[in-house]
Amino acid sequence: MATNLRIDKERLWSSLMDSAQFGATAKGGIRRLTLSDEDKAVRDWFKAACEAEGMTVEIDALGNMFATRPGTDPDAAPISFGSHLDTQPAGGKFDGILGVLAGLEAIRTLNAAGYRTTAPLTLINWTNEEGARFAPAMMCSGVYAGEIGLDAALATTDNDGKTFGAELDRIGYRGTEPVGARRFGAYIELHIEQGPILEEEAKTIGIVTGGQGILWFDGTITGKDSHAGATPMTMRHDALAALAEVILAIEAIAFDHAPGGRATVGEVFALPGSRNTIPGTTRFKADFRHPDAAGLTAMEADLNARLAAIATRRKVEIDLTPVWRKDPIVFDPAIVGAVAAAAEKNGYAARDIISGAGHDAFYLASTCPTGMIFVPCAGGVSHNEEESTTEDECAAGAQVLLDTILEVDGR
Ligand code: HGY
Ligand code: MN
Ligand code: MN
Repeated sequence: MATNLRIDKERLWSSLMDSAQFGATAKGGIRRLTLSDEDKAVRDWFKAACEAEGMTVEIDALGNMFATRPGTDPDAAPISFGSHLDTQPAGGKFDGILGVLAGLEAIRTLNAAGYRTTAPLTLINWTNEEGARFAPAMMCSGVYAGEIGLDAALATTDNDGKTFGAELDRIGYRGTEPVGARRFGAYIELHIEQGPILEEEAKTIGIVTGGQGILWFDGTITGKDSHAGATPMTMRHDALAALAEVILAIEAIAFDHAPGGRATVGEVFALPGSRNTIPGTTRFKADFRHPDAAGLTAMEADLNARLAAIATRRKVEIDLTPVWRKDPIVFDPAIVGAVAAAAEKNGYAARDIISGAGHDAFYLASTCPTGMIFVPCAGGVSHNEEESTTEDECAAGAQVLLDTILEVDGR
């Protein structure tokens, strides 16, 4: 097994900065919504870069991209790694793409050294990890793992009524490979932590042992459009005032389930949308998180109870639609151990950590031995145009990714 292959820090950083052209925003962030023109552009760029490294790029029926580098043993189960190229509406330069480009940097390092692994290596871009435009998040790794239906995914619509399938066709990334047809010997994902722990504790590497659970709901509140001036306060069915109470109730549920509970309402709509018409219809999208499955279930029960009370008191109807539930996961001890060994070998300060954010690795964990590597991000801030990390931290993550791949290959 190779013992001292070193990734090229400048080459990795240059790729990351180069990729920021796709969906660059005026405030220095990235808007690269899944299946948008910006997503197509970065996919085309990524595909060309993989092919320039001698990899073959195959695409499945949901646009998941698989770039493969042959090993000496074509029958060995491929070792896979990667992440996602899509971003939040006002996202940053590192969420997702760091894991993809660090994987490409590992391939470039192996090519430059003329080193051939035993197992084939497959670098992956998972479609629609963010779930910002088409719910849920991690949608296409979820279909790959058999936990989300293919037809349901393709029929999902965005806020403009466009379907996932139509947008996939529009950007030319609906491949022919059945989703889930290929299986791997291992999957390793590098990602920024997106929280404050590593930076607060001056740790360079997060050895990710598992991830917390996620629960999403869509809600509709139906009151009655009426005149903002002529309608007495006691006669109103104000769907937006009711929504204001719902949002604070959702926040209160998270505090009631401290320290693990987390919740927010990230998107709202109010109709008909006129200052002097009392809103008769509002819609909202809610996100709950908890480290254990029972906590998610308890939060859902509290939500139903609180919404019923608000609906009665405010004389409105509140309809809640469960959109998605992903229970907490635990990563494979052998992969977690390989990440820890790689961090130790490079002398990086490291600690075990549970992922607060969701990742495609959460679904891969049920299909093959899976693990993750975290690096810090400034102030623990992510899903924000100011998201940042350093060249050294990206390089450390990429080095640990390469060494973990080699460690797994050497077993
Ligand atoms: O929602 C998540 O945790 C991920 O960032 N998509
Ligand atoms: Mn991500
Ligand atoms: Mn994200």
